Amino acid sequence: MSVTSAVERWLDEAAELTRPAKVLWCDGSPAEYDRLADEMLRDGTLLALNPRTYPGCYLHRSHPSDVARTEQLTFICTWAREDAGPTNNWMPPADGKVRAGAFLRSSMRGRTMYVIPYLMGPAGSPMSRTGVMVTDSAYVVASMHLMTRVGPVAFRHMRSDDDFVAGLHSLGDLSPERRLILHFPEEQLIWSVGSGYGGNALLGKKCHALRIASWRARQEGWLAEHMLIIGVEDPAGRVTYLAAAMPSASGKTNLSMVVSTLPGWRAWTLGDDIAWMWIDAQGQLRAINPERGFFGVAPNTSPRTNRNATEMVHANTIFTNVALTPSGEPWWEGLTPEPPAGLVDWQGQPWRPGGGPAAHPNSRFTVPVAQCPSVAPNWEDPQGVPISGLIFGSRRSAVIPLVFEAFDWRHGVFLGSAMSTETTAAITGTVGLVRRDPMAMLPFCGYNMADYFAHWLTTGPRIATPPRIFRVNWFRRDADGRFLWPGYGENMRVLRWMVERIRGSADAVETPIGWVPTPAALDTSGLDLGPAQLAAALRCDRGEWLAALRDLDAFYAGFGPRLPASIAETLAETRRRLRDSARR
Ligand code: SAT
Ligand code: MN
Repeated sequence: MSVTSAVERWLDEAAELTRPAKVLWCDGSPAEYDRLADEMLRDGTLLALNPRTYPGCYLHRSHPSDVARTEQLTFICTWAREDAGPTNNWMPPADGKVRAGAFLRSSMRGRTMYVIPYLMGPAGSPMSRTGVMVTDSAYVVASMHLMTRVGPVAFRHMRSDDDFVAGLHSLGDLSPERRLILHFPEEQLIWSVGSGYGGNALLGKKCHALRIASWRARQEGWLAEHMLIIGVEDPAGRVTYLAAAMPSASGKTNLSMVVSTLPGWRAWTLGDDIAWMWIDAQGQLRAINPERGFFGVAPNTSPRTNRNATEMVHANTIFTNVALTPSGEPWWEGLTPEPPAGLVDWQGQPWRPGGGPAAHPNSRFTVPVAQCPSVAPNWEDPQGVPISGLIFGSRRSAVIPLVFEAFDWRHGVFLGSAMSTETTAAITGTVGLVRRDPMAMLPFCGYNMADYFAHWLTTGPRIATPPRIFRVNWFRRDADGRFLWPGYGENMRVLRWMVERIRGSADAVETPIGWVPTPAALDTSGLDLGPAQLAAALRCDRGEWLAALRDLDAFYAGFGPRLPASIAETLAETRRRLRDSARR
């Protein structure tokens, strides 16, 4: 490996602070992965699962207070507070280093510091970026093996001595009181201490590929987004690529590998969480998935909800905080209709029905993308795939119709900026609260979101044919609390409508909020779904919308004069259209 002097300096600094007993370079090889797994089996960090039905699979149980992202302990440490913006926690960089430095000082004493050079993005892609992270957690190293491209390939993508994102991670004492996840975008630097949880500790993922990358993307004119990438193939074999932003634990992984219920239509998986998108020389928007693994939510994953995921996690998978059956197999709520007898819960205790969930609601599987049965043959194409449509989806039991299309790019950016969602177990805190989550990036945007909206607004006009922008909500309910739309494989019907809109062949009606499918344009053949229910799923309720828009004013006001005028204007236009529609 050719290690630059800037990398060496960074490693010296990290070792100086954390004082490890030894330093071990990772090469990303299968032998290294097996060695780490053996060590973790010996010290109890991992349990081997049934080698016959789950070969190469392990169970990891985390500290019970370390099971999700902790947003209140996540900070953007820019020099100027306004550059982090009102939606991020902020700390001056020097303060961050003093506070986290106290937890990191000698935190690796007696432990090994693993050095992980990793690449985000396919080998050979002009978009791929290098990171060098250190950690004292073997579980993090093994997970990085699955989630990123570890090893010498990372150094081959550096364009200069210091062209890498530096990441320092230490488990510390795992106490939330001594936990901090800090981002220094101006220094391309991440410090994370006190957590071994994926979103806090696998620094290539949210910290690098979203928070630091989004900052970089704005400077360089591209987009780093919390989006899955999918190819939708029609009966003639034509594939249309879409990227979709959805909040954590809201069905993104399921949609990325959806099994179609429509004859002749199928979906190809390219990524389930992050998309890096840029405009090529022809003016086409293209996307790569910077990751090489899935870190998916286990509960409710089943042959019915996600057949591909259920199949792909039968080998070479690390499960975290799932339950264990007496035959050494993983189990989680929803995997089978009835829990098997003799379960051990996610904390290793005998489980009794009625005694709370057996698997933690945010329990996860970590598995290579290549194992997905629906993986696209071109998923690692260094040039990415052309994107024709963008989807913003959230979890709302009311207000938001199943699907509608923005009038144009500017309107679509407004719809993304106005998104709100019901919170899930992927973050520490109350589940089910409605909160704003613009573009599903609220927890992941590494800079002021007003500037982020502005960046989106200027990106569209640079694209020769800007992607159509769609808004979806699989989670709308009727008065009795029942879901109006069956979801899962049936979502292909909605994807089909989008593809046909992109091609100019599907019908829609103009409403104050955008283009909504005519009932006949959405293929519902074979579904047990009457016209009244479909109408309810697609309905734009003027009163509900006007009420929902009310609280947007306060949200936008928080950005002050930095909010692009176009966002406020589009909000005003939307109100006007809603009010006018009452008079007609
Ligand atoms: O929890 S993670 O941030 O690792 C994954 C997610 O929430 O999207
Ligand atoms: Mn995510």
